[in-house]
Amino acid sequence: MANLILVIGNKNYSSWSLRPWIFMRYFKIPFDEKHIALFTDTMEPDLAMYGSDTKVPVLQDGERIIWDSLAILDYISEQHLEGKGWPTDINARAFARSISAEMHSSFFHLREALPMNCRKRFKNYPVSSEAQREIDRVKELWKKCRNQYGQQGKWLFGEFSAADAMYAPIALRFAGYDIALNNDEHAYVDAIISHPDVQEWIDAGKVEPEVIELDEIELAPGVIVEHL
Ligand SMILES: N[C@@H](CCC(=O)N[C@@H](CS)C(=O)NCC(=O)O)C(=O)O
Repeated sequence: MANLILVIGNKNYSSWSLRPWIFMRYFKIPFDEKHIALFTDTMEPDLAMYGSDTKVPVLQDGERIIWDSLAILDYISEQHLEGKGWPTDINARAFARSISAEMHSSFFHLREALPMNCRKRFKNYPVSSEAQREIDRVKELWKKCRNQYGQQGKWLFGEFSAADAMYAPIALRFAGYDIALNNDEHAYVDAIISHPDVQEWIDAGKVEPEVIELDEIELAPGVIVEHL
């Protein structure tokens, strides 16, 4: 059994869980997973011991409990990666922290209108002007990262960092809802989605039996759904 236990929700839906999971997988930090079936009768008792206000993800490191995705990324970077989970250069690191905090605190319309769903791909999905504004903001941030700091590799800051973990579920959403992308945006979304660990997460999500109605979108006329 590994020292670290990552408590996560349903892989099909839980975008916050994906963030620390892909981060730890990418950096090959060994951990065990504990699965919580979100929005079921067992969720509250199963999460009660962590004091996370019945939310996932939670990281257990021995006696220590860390909850909330961004806090977990910070903790892992500090305790298990000697700070290398963030870009080394201070300008890049400041930018990476800013866009990660923005991901954590913002993009409500995008998150609500385009819930992560590994099992389905939508075409002709209508996007509200509010959600489109947030999609455009994400694209603008990605462009700045790639142009200013990302030349040495395929990730936002060249090397994979906590910022990529924070935006990984957005890449899945852009692909899942067939959001129009230019070549650079496409390349970044592909880099995330084709990563073998992300593929493993998606495959696990697809075969989960649970359906969370709250996270299933209502289909407007003309929307085409592909079941993956
Ligand atoms: N700010 C938290 C958000 C966590 C969160 O909302 N997680 C969802 C699953 S993706 C959850 O646990 N929902 C259960 C609930 O709201 O009771 C983070 O970054 O970890």
